Amino acid sequence: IVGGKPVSVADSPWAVALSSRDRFGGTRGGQFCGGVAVGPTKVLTAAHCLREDVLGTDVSEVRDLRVIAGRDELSGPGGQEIPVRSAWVNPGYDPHTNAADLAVLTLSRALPANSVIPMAGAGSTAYEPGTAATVYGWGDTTGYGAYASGLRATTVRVLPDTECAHAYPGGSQGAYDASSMLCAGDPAGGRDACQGDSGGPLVARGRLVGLVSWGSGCGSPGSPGVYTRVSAAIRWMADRN
Ligand code: 4AZ
Repeated sequence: IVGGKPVSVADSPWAVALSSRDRFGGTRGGQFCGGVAVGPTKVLTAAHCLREDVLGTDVSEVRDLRVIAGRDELSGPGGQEIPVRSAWVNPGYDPHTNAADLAVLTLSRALPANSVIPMAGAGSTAYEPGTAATVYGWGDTTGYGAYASGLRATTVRVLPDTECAHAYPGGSQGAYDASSMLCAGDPAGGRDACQGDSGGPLVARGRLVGLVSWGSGCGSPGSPGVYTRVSAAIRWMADRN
């Protein structure tokens, strides 16, 4: 998170970190992506977090994955490390374009009570351009590899699809697809998600609207963040267990 400030998981208990086995016990708890709890045993993350080159292991090896919940400082104690029972990658996910960049993780035991966030449905006003939205994560705070030890958040705005369509017309930067992606950022630059925040939540009006997915750099004016639009897959998610 670039341009943010520390926040407590006590106030955002649905913000979780993903840890993989080759990093278990390592610095920062082995964190490599973010996630968000939408049910007592259900966590959403970015599908690209489960790619072999990101995960360091095959996605079928879900025993190598854990969700860290209720812990602010990743190198510290507290909270829980919960093994993942199953991982479902959205069938629409395209690793070349990052379309439908979404996966569901089911947990081997339930999260503490009241640590889930509701998702904003397709018609929700939370998706309207101009709406203030907050993004959470333990990722890079600078764009140059300075990873946060504690959870941070920053405030951006939902932007019109045309902004991302203009910034990301295709080619080397990838193409923005409004049906499965959501555009959000700071028009002036400076506030954004960054590397290591992927899969983490974008929250507007108290509801989950997006997951950190991709973008060009972090916080550069004219290069908004691209998020997975969660409304596009609500029904699919409900049936993954
Ligand atoms: C990444 O590399 C990444 N500024 C995530 C989000 C953004 C850029 C890069 C958005 O995981």
